[in-house]
Amino acid sequence: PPPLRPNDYLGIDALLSDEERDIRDAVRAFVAGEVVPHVGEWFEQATIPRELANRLGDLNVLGMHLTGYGCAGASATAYGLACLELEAGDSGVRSLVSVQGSLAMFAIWRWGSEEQKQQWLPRMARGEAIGCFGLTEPDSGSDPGSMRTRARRDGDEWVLNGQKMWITNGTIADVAVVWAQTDDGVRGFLVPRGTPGFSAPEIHKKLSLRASVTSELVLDDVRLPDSARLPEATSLRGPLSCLNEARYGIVWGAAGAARACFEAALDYSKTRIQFDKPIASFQLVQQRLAEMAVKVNQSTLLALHLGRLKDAGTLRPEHVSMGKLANVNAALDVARTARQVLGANGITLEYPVIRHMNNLESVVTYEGTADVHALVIGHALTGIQAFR
Ligand code: TGC
Ligand code: FAD
Repeated sequence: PPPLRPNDYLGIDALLSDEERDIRDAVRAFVAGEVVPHVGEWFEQATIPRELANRLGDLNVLGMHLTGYGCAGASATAYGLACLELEAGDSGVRSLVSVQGSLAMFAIWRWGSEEQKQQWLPRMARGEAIGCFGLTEPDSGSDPGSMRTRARRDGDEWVLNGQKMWITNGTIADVAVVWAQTDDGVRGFLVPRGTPGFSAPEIHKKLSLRASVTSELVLDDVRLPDSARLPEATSLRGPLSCLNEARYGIVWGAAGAARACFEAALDYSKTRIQFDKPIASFQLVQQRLAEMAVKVNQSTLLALHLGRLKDAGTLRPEHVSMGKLANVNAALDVARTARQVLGANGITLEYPVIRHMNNLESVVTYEGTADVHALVIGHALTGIQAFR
């Protein structure tokens, strides 16, 4: 058999096609060159450069699993591998890509008119226009059906009032996909930046996902033509279908964050000397390394399995819930374990570990909390819905 490599213990690389490996390697090189050297600073300054979106557009990862309209048309597995590498850099960078491609672009691609697709998708794929996705509200998180944002028909126009909260990319977005209640159920609207009555103030004081813009969306008598409505979306199924796409990316991304923490701990344990020996020579440290390696490999295999199901057209939302629940919890465990292996160095931004650990506290909450995904799985197992 080929030699065992600590960074690919189970030989998962061999399960990928040449094309998948090429895409993975290109994103990995991009992250090594353009994210890793700067992301500690971005995190500390609570910022992410706008130009990064253009660079990600050049890399062809924005909406890369969509077809037509300037999108790369890559496989779901290739898109997942890209998410893994991006999140090995930082969850904020993967968030930017998820929200752009899987939420905002997917909403337009799946539920939009031909005119809306032509207008927005090519520019979004290049990173020239940024999108955001407004579903969550101050009083409506896990239960999006309780949203209060309303769109009222007024002649040929719609009038939107309400507030969205915790919206990734909101302040920098050129177009916001806003979900609102109407007399006929939930509908989606494209709200361009600068529309009178619309603003997107940034949320500050976050201690997680700091290299990511998070915003409020305020809609105060925002008037839109009917052509701003996503014509094909007619219920909560519209936004929830987009969540399936983004959650799928997180299944992979979480495995990337875990891998980065594991690799940092493995390297550190071999060079840090205490009691005259590398700490890697102590049994308790080796146990931690072994547990982390198990979780990194299990999550990557689970992500790859879901990727193959998605490419075969047999992936169900319930599968994605299992992946998100398992892989984000595993990544949090790995990050917390790695942080201890690094001792005091584990608490600084000189190493990636505590940044990932703090980021993952957002990842376990957004896109459906761990509880929501446990209940989706419980529903699938028992046939009994336990949400309400
Ligand atoms: P329920 O009555 O079950 O369903 C309402 C309608 O939706 C359909 N549906 C789905 N369709 C597609 N995919 C899914 N996963 C679906 N789940 C349900 C369902 O068939 C029905 O369709 P129709 O046509 O009959 O109307 O809905 P419910 O109100 O009981 O809620 C179910 C629940 C709790 C699972 C759901 O609401 C939920 O997922 N809650 C969590 C909310 C959430 O995840 N929010 C995420 C906001 S976006 C975000 O966090 C971005 S962060 C990204 C980043 O920065 O990376
Ligand atoms: P709640 O729904 O109030 O939940 C609070 C607690 O109660 C959780 O532990 C939850 O699991 C538990 N709980 C709730 N209901 C049940 C139940 N039935 N059974 C058991 N336990 C339950 N949203 C967007 O729309 N777009 C975005 O771009 C976006 N980006 C985000 C970025 C960041 C950094 C963060 C932190 C959030 C983002 N969100 C976004 C919002 C995110 O989707 C919500 O935070 C998430 O859906 C949970 O909603 P909530 O925070 O209101 O928590």
